[in-house]
Amino acid sequence: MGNVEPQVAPPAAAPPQLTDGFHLVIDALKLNGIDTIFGLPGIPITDLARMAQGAGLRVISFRHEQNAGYAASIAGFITGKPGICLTVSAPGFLNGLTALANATTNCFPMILMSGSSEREIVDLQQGDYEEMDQLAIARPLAKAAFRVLHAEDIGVGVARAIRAAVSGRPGGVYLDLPAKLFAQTMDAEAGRRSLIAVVDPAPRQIPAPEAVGRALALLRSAQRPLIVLGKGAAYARADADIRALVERTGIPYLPMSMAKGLLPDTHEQSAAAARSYVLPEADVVMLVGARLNWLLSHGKGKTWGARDAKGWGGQKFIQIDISPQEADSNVRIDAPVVGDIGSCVAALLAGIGADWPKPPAGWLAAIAERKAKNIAKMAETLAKNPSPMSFHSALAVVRDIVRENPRAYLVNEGANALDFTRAIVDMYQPRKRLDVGTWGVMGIGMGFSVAAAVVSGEQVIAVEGDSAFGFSGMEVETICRYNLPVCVVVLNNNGVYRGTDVNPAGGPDVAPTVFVKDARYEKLMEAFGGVGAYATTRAELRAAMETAIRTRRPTLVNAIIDETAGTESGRITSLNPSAKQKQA
Ligand code: ADP
Ligand code: TPW
Repeated sequence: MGNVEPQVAPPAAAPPQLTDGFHLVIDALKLNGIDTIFGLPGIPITDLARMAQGAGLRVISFRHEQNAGYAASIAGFITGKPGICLTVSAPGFLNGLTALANATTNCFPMILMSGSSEREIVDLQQGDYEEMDQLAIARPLAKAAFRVLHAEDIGVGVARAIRAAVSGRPGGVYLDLPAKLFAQTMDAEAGRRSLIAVVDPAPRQIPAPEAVGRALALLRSAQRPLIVLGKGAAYARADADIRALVERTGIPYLPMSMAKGLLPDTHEQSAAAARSYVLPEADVVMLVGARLNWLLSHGKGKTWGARDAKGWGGQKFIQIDISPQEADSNVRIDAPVVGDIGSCVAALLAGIGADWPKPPAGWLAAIAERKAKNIAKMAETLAKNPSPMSFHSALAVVRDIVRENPRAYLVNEGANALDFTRAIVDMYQPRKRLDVGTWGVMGIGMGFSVAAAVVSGEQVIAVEGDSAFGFSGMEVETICRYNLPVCVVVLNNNGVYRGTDVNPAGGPDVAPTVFVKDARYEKLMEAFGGVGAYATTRAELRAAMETAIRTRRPTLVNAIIDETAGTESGRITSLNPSAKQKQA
């Protein structure tokens, strides 16, 4: 017998701890404080959605990706963190893309994360399942677009997407996640180290002192100054300083649609009820987070009291904006102040002491007079109680309900349903009014409502034209499924704009703007266990809304409006080509 060494097995090395693409995406989002995903499952992201839910993220599943995308974008606006939308490849991606483009246009921070098919097959166009070059298609519609091919790059991909979405002018970001990425494995510890907790994702941008000085000098010289607050001002969350700027200077202000409530609409310095007087008459206009786009008639023309051949009204403009390229986009900006609104307004306030001259009394008195006249006229209209209801009589109820519930979110879309609601329903708190924004896009209604309820827990009231509602109506199931406190009010006038158009050729088809008469939209909500109400009077509308808010149950009130009520395209009839033809 030889000297045989005892055969002792070496201690088994612990099996390497592995992670994979699924977990790295989820961990990267969690590491950056993202707690909610809006989306719609399917190959290749079903397991990602399941695992995200398993890991404690809130995963809100929709019936159509466009609505999930709108939800993500408005969650971004409400929270200041990028809203995440998760979709499948090609068709699901395209369904989400409208919302991504809308987010970019509106400066809402959002990340569209879509699964995609195999690069090798896509690039050779060999016909993969849901084959599409998604990155190329998303790029022109997004603020930034990235693709991650390797699990070890997920941390960088997510970090870049977050930074791009929320820094500078916020916008929509596309993040392409090929199917193969999710199953890739790597050492768990190396994976953990590859993730990035983004430091200071939306850094302050301090305005140059000389830009602030120039703006203050111009503002001080004004005889008829005006401040215009846009949704950028609402997004900036500089509520107290913006209020101080308005109140210390005593300058009248106009809120753009989604800036309503930044100061309560009942504030005595609000010039909203004298809009058509102040725009042409003002001599110095300070834009705070508002672009001189079509919504402000590009800063020229009749709205601005056109005085020269180019249609400029002679106003001087101060523009506070984070985008250095925004100034001069439509008319000359005399004093651009580039920086984040919080920093810009704080810098302006530092130069506005107790000795700041109040605007001339004549200017304030002229505005007050117009305001009083218009408010009295509106009060008279709102007091009427016609049968069937008019937009005004129905919205008088909504106005009272919102006044009694100032914390509620108000989602709003349609044409007349939009314009009248904006004019009639006062808002009392910042970032509570969510609407069709820069594009006037129909279809945001239920996506915005779901997101507002999910991220805030507050009551949501959605005032919808009957056409507008149809774009996202199936999401009432989503509202019921998550049992959200959403009260949808469909202002039902039997069609797009109104319900009385006739087929000019006299054929069997109804006119293109007309819907089924007396459609029972409330039954859609009942179909999924929510509450439906049919309201032909103000009392019925009020009772249904009060019950909805008291019980916090998903509710749809079908509010029957005179089908002859409503003008073509609401307040923007003049943008229709035939109207332009007539003007020419
Ligand atoms: P509205 O439609 O209400 O007039 P816009 O969407 O046209 O508003 O304009 C919003 C503007 O606000 C954009 O030009 C955007 O660059 C700017 N903006 C957004 N967030 C900030 C911020 N935090 N600081 C400064 N400007 C901002
Ligand atoms: C994505 C065009 C603007 S407003 C509107 C449409 C179809 C609906 C108006 O009817 P509604 O409201 O909602 O019944 P009301 O109160 O006037 O009766 N597709 C998209 N976006 C837009 N803006 C349109 C079409 C449009």
